[in-house]
Parts: sequence; structure tokens; C-alpha cells
Amino acid sequence: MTNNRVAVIGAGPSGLAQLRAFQTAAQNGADIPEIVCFEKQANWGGLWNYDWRTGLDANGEPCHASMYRYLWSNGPKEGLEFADYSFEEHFGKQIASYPPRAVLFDYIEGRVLKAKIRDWIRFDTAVRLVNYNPTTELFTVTVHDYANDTTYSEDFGHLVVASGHFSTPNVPYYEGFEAYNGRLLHAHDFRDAREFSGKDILILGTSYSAEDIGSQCWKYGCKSITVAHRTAPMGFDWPDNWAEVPALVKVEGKTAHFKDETSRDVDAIILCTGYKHHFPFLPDDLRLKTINRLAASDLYKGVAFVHNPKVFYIGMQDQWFTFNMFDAQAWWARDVIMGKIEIPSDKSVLLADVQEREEREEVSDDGKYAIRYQGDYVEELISETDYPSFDVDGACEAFYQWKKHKSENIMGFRDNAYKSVITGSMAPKHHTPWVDALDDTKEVYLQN
Ligand code: FAD
Ligand code: NA7
Repeated sequence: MTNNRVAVIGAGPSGLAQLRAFQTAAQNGADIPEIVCFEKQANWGGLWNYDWRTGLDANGEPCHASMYRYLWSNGPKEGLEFADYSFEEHFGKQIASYPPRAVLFDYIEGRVLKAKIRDWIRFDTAVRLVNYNPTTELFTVTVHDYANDTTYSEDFGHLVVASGHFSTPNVPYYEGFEAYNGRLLHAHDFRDAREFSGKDILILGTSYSAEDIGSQCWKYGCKSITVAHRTAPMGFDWPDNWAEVPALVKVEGKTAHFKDETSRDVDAIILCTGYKHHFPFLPDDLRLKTINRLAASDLYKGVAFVHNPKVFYIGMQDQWFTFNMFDAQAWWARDVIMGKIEIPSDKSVLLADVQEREEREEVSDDGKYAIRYQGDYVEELISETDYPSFDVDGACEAFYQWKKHKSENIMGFRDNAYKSVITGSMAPKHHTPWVDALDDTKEVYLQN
């Protein structure tokens, strides 16, 4: 029955959460719909599936990867731990709190390998177009199967969009960029900090990418870092060769000019200017249009698309919580699809829900408020499903501690350890301070 099939777009942490949610229901004896997950890459893990390529991938699709070598979790793992699959279950022991990318990939993969859901995924298959037919109430999903080099279409009763929103770069223009005599790139194409060893670099932006790419470049020996801010400086106690300056005005040759009329010569400009929600495979009536915020536009309960509540978006919010929030959303979407949760039929109720979330987000721009706001959201969703309840307050506390540790020592915050909110055990301190840990392989990290 096609009206009982579910299409999931993307097998990153959000898409995998959706598959795991259905598999759990099946394991508990429920009669679940047929699930088909389309993943354009050759493997799962989304952004955690590292790719050295930039530009186009092996199939000629825009390269999804935005992660880079030497990336360590930018927040404590205690804030993202799966409630149904702890780090201790996966690694057989408690591990340190800021795992490198390869370690987190291994953890993400461990849960879905155990769940045996790889067969639900059609890899190397890019979704090209989705159409909704209001008469049949079916979605027609058209894909390109790169393994067989064919396109085909299939019908589904529900659509789950889990394609991520940190892959399509937001690239601003500044006067003189076209004639800049250095390397100019967006964070999306940053792969290896060693490329900038011995160089003077300029970073635009003041959020996670700016902070982390700058820190990587510093750690791997760049000569100096200058960060230009459009709104406000990050304000950490940076190393001596790191400066924060007002906004960039223009570039002449290799010289960057700033709003306070100072200037610097720089070898590279890295645009850490964020990403766009980009769904080129969706028509107007199904496409989410939102900025990167906690209360994403047009999503009832942050998940169901108000203009067609048979469409679910997972992980589209700005993120303090990640994997466990995707789980909370996926379990909720599953229960709507399986008829356990009813979405109100009156569209004004859905719109009012979105408006209430937006207004509540706008009450404060304080980081602590935002963490609690998203923690409350996770709690709200898990209270409506059978996702294992966990200590959300404890996860918020780990985030508060993390923020405090960053303000105390921006190059040393990853040396701290926190308590698991799933198993209650304390993480060990990592064996090597982050600044000295140049080898980020799984084998070395797990030597604790
Ligand atoms: P993604 O991981 O982006 O996965 C989306 C998947 O959809 C991909 O596999 C992609 O190939 C697939 N896809 C896209 N379009 C199509 C299509 N048309 N057809 C078929 N498949 C498609 N979070 C943390 O918790 N800790 C961190 O330290 C952290 N660091 C980060 C660092 C960087 C540089 C970035 C960019 C993000 C980071 N994040 C971090 C946040 C990150 O968003 C989440 O951890 C997580 O990867 C989001 O999962 P997702 O499944 O929603 O999206
Ligand atoms: P974010 O968090 O969306 O931040 C984007 C940054 O880019 C932010 O500081 C913006 O400054 C800045 N920005 C945006 N446009 C411009 C222009 N035109 N000029 C200068 N600066 C600009 O993106 P990130 O990549 O840092 O983080 C995304 C995810 O990746 C995150 O979840 C991490 O886990 C990793 P503003 O404050 O608006 O002035």
C-alpha cells in the first residue's frame, strides 16, 4: 500500500534517528509502515561521514561535507548522548567528553548497526524532486540512482526531510573579493588546518565555525588570526597572535580594510558566515523557508510542516541539543505517522503553535536562556512518546558548564569532563590536553 510508505531523505543523524524510531516500534511488536531512506552519499552519518572532497562529490552532486580533519566535538558529548544507546554501551567504557569526529561517527554508526537497518537505505541515491498530489494524497519522489545511473519515481504516503542545513554555504560579497591575491574560501570547503600553517588568516563571522576553524589553525601553527565581526566580537581571552577587529569593509590586493580604518595584509580569508536551509528538490508547496533559529518557521512542534502536515522536517533548528533532539523529533513524527499522536486539523492552531515558539525564543538572546529553551523543547517532545526519558536538566547543566569553561579558557575547555545523563557515570579527563593532541584518530583518543 503506497499510502502507508514513508520516504526519508538523508541518512545523517536526523534520518538515522527516524529509522531507529520505527525499528524500535517494530521491535516492540508494532506493525510499522515500509520505510525507504534515500541517501545521496555512499555511506551514512551525514556531516560526520568525512569527505576530503570539496565542490562536487564523486557523483557530481554538491559535496555535502562541511566537516574537516581534526574536528573535535564543539560541545560536551553528555549533551548529545542517545537515551537508548549510551557511550558506555558502545565503547564498553566511559570515554572523555569532547570526542573527535571519527569517534562520534563510530558511536552514531554503532546504534544503527545494532538495529540492523542498513537495508532500509538506498545509498548513492539523490532525491531530485518531490511532488504532492492532493487528490491521491501521495508524494511522488523522483531520485537518481548513481549505482545504476538511472532515475526513477516512487509514491509514498508520508515524507520525512532530514537532509541537514549546514551544507549550503552563505557566501557574502565584499568589495575587492574578485581581485583578492590570496586564498578565499567558505568554511564549508575548509578541510585541513595545516594548509594555513605559517599564514596570516582573516576570518569573517563570530559563531562556532569562526571559533573552531580559527582555533584549529592556531593549533596547527598559523602565524596570526584576525576575526572581523559584523555585530559583536566573540570576546574570549584569545592567544597573543589572535585579534578581533570590526567589520571588513573592502579588500585591496592582499590588504583587508576594516570599519575602524585599520588594515592588515592576509594570506587567506575564511568565510565562517553560516549556511542556508536549501532544499532544491522540493517544490514551493513543500519547501521549508526559515533562517537558522531555535523556533524554525512553519513547523508545528518544530517538526510537522504547517502547510502540509504529512511532511516532517527533522533537525532544522539551530542546535544546542543535537542527536537526542533529533531522536525526540523522530519518535514524535513516527507516532504521528502511526496514528498515535493527532495533529490538529485547524491550520490556525498549527500557526499559533509556531508563533508561540517564536515569541518565547525572542524573549531573550542570552545563551543560557536558549539552552533551557531547547532543553524544554526536547522534554516536551519526549513526554509525548516512548523515547526513553533522560535527565534533560543534567544535559542543560553540562552545556552551562561548557560555556563557563569556554569563557575561562577557550583553548582548554575540551580538557574538562562531565557526568553522563544516561548512565550517571563521570567521564574521565582526556589523556592529553587538546592543544597538544595533534593525532585525533579513534585509536589514540580511546587510549584513556
Ligand atoms: P546532516 O548530518 O547534514 O545529514 C544530512 C544527510 O542528508 C547527508 O547524509 C546528505 O548526504 C543527505 N542528503 C542531503 N540532500 C540529499 C538529497 N537530495 N538526496 C539524498 N540525500 C541527501 N553537532 C554536534 O552535536 N556536535 C558537534 O561538534 C558538531 N560540530 C559540527 C561542525 C560542523 C562543521 C557542522 C557543519 C555541524 C556540526 N554539528 C555538530 C551539527 C550537525 O548539524 C549535527 O551534528 C548533525 O550532523 C545534523 O544531522 P542531520 O542528519 O540533520 O544533517
Ligand atoms: P552560524 O552559527 O549560523 O553563524 C554565522 C556567522 O556568520 C555569524 O557570526 C554571523 O554574524 C556571520 N555572518 C553572516 N553573514 C555575514 C556577513 N555578510 N558578513 C560577516 N559576517 C556574517 O554558522 P556557523 O557556521 O558558525 O555554525 C553552524 C554550525 O556549524 C553549528 O551548529 C556548529 O555546530 C558548526 P552575525 O552575528 O549575524 O553578525
